[in-house]
Amino acid sequence: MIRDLDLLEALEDSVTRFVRDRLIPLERQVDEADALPDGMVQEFRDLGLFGLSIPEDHGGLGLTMEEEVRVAFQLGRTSAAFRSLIGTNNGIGSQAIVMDGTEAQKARYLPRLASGEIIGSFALTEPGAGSDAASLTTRAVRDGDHYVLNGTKRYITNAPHAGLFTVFARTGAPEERARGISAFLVEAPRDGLHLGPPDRKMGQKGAHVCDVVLQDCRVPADALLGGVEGRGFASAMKVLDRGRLHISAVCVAQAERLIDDTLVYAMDRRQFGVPLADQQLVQAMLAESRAECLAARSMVLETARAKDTGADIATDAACCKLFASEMVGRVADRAVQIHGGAGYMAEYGIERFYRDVRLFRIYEGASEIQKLVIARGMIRAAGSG
Ligand code: COS
Repeated sequence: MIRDLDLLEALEDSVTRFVRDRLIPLERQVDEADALPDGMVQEFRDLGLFGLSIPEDHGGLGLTMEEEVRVAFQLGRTSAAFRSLIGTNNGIGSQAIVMDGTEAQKARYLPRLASGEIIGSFALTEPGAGSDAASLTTRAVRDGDHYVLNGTKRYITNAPHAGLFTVFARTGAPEERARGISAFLVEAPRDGLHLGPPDRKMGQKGAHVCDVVLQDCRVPADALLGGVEGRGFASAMKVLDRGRLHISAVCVAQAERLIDDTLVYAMDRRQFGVPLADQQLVQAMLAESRAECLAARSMVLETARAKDTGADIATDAACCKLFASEMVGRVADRAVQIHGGAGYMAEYGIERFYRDVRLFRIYEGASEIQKLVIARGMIRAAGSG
């Protein structure tokens, strides 16, 4: 649903110009330094980009899902590390509060997340609990007016910069699996919350990830999300349903950028006396990339529109994440192939995208988990029909 097309187009236009004029020229520097330039946070703040998905009455832009994916189609046309800076505040770092927080929790945190005053982070994964998120072992034990948290969270995006973690911890018995998990809003820095060193990664350099270790970390009882124990896992799943759609839009944008850059190269580079783009085996690769990318874009837009009507999009969001993340992997692979030796060299930037897009098939639910979610959704729908 688009509420005001003129306003949306103005936002898309400013993001497009920011990406083209400011961010794309910085891509190589960010990759090599594994850091965004000083002052980048403020530039994103000035554009209002931290609060895209946060409701207007809490200081955000309150974009609908269709509006948000259209903005992601623009923002995702550059290195994924830039989007990652605002990714958690708009997605997994804020949406549990938007969906399931108490009014006091919303009032306390959402305006600061929307403005970018604090960075939000989502602490679900653990050393022993990745795809099987319901097996997590971090514990939260009630002690008077507090809970005491103990456990280790792994690969936590934006943790080195975060001022607020949504931490998923077990308040019930292990046998209760998902029903024994609660979510806590943990402000940082605080006693008992320790950060590991930043992880060294294959790609998405400039986006930072580390362990979060909780050692007798005391939080006030009102840090329990929604004020109710045992609802944390369902909150995490709802947040991921939505996040998967946003990530799918970023995959489309990355693929469109790769296709554009590759087409320019293929029309310029000559072999056998003609441009690569005139050679049928190269044309086949270009055409496959274009067709698959259009399919992913269409899926994302249709599912975003369905979400805006209030429909349950868990199954279709998983379809989008599965298809779009696998699609951008194939598109990046063809881009390297068409560039030949140049595709393997850092100078052309194609190998950087190739490394960056590999993560999309893994985080916010690996492709195998998307297949599981899709099949379960199909079986459930058939059973209830
Ligand atoms: N929305 C709301 N509730 C949901 C839900 C959704 N999309 N999906 C599951 N739930 C609820 C279920 O209804 C169930 O509740 P009840 O016990 O009250 O019936 C509970 O959550 C457990 O669901 P389920 O039995 O399906 O859990 P499983 O452990 O079998 O599997 C998967 C869940 C595998 C889908 C989940 O662990 C998952 O998504 N794993 C990947 C995690 C991930 O994406 N990690 C990325 C890290 S964050 S960047």
